[in-house]
Amino acid sequence: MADIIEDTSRQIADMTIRGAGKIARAGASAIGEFAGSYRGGSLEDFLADLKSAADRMISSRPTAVSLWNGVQSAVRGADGASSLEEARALVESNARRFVESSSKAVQTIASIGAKRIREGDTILTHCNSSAALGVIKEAHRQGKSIKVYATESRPWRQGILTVTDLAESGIDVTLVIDSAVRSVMKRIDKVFVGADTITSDGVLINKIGTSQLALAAEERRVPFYVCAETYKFSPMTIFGDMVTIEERDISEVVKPGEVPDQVKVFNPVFDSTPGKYIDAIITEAGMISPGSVYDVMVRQLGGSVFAKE
Ligand code: RI2
Repeated sequence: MADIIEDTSRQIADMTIRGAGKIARAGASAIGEFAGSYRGGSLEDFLADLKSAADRMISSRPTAVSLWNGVQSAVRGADGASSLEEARALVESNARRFVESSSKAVQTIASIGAKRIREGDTILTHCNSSAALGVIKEAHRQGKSIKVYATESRPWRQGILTVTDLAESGIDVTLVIDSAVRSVMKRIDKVFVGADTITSDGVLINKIGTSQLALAAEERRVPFYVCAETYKFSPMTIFGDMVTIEERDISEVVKPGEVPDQVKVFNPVFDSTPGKYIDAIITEAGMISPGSVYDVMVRQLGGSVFAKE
C-alpha cells in the first residue's frame, strides 16, 4: 500500500488527525495524492489499487460517515474513465473539490448558526467540533458578548483544545468536567455540538456524552443545536444499516496496573441522541429539522443514493 495511504490511515486511527470533518478531508486528500503519484501500468491496475486504498482509508475509523463520504467523493466516476490518465486526473480533482467544498460548508454553517446566538447568551459545547466552534466564534466576531461552557470530554480531553481555541479567540470560556453537565445547564441558553454521523431519520451520533447533554437540555427546555455538514449524513442508514459505535483501547481510560486485572473497561467513544432531543440541525444547506434529513439526503444525492450494491 502506498505510503500516503498507510500514513494517513494510521494518523486517523491513532487520532493524530481527528474530528469528523478533518478526517474526511485528510482521507479524500490522501486518495487524491495517491492518484496523482500513481505509477502503475494499466487502468485496471489503478482501479483495483484505488479500491484497496479507499477501503483501507475508510476502515481507519468506523463511526464518522464523513470519512466514507469524503473518500467516495474522491473516487466517484473513476471506473467510468477511458484511460489511466483520465482516471487519475478525475480522482485528483474530485479530492480537491471535496476538500474545498467541505471547508466552505463549515464557514457557511458558521454564518447560519451565528444567527441563532443572541447578545448575552451562554452556550454549552461538547468535545471539539470545528463546525460548532465556527458558529460560536462567528457570533463573537460579529460583536455579540457571549460566554461558553465546554466539557472536558474524557478520555481524550478534546475539551482542552476547545477552551484553548475559544480563549485565544478572546471568548469568555469555562471548562467543566463531563459529569457537571446537568448541574451547569441552569446557566445555559443554548447548546451547540458537532456530529460524526447523522442517520436518515435524524439520530445524531457524536462524541460519547452528547446524549446526556441533550437530556439535560431537554429537561430545562434549553435549545439543542447540531452543527453538521451534509456529508455527515449517512446514506447507508436509509437502508437500515446501523452505525458502528467505535470502541477504543482501555489504555485511554486507565493506566496499566491502575485497576485489578479482572476489571473490565468499556470505552465506547460515541453515543446516539434521538432526533426528538434536537431542535435543529444547522447545515450548509440551511437549518433543518431532524425529520428532514432523509429529504435533504435524497435531494442532494439524487438517484445515486439508491444505487447501493
Ligand atoms: P467537526 C469529533 O470526533 C467529535 O465527536 C466532534 O463532535 C465531531 O468529531 C465533529 O467534529 P473525534 O474525532 O467535524 O474527536 O465538527 O472522535 O470538527
